[in-house]
Parts: sequence; structure tokens; C-alpha cells
Amino acid sequence: MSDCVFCRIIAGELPADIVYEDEQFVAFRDIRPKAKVHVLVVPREHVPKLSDYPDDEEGERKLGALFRTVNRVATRALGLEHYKIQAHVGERGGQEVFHVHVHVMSNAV
Ligand code: DGP
Repeated sequence: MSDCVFCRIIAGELPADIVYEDEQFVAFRDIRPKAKVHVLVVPREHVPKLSDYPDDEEGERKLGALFRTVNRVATRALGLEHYKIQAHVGERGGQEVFHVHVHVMSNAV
């Protein structure tokens, strides 16, 4: 069993309020919301932090897919027009869960 909480949510071992999923990504509501809408967009692949993606075509593809999905979740799945996105990188960058994720937050709902 993985000790990564997001891997366990992705595997269905822990409950989560999932708002979107596809082959590569899952998006679910943050357990400690800091806005009226607060969703985390998470790749299924376990990569600890954003800066671990390689600086090459593979990294570009994965980062492109992540931000394309952030757009898709925010605008299509959640129907948001006004929102902010945030990513914490590293412990002193505010990262608590070491599995890549992007926060989508909005109070304009
Ligand atoms: P970060 O600081 O960027 O690593 O934020 C991690 C976020 O993950 C934090 O806002 C709380 C959320 N979180 C932590 N554990 C769980 C969980 O078990 N379920 C859900 N839905 N969210 C979680």
C-alpha cells in the first residue's frame, strides 16, 4: 500500500469528492478548502513535485497536459470564469503533500 495520500485517493483506497477524472488525471475537492471552490488537479503518475519534471520534451508534454487539464477542470468541469491557480513546490514553498498537484480556487461562484 502506498503511503502517498493522493496515490491512495487515486487508487480508490481513500474517499474523495472527485469532480473530474480521465486516463491521466484526477481532480477532487480539497479537504481543507481555502475558497468556496477549492479543487486539486492531480496526475495519476506519482511525481513528488513540479520541479521533478525533466527539462526536456517529456517534461514539456507532462506539464502541458497538467495545465491543459487545469483549464479543463476549472472552466468545463467546474464552470468557473474567475479563479486562481496555485502550486507549492518544496517544503518551504508550502508543499505538504509530495505528489504533484495544482490548486484551483474561486470565491466568484
Ligand atoms: P499543498 O500545500 O500544496 O501540498 O496542499 C496539499 C493540500 O491537500 C492541502 O490543501 C490539503 C489537501 N489534502 C491533504 N490531505 C488530503 C486528503 O486526504 N484529501 C483531500 N481531499 N485533500 C487533502
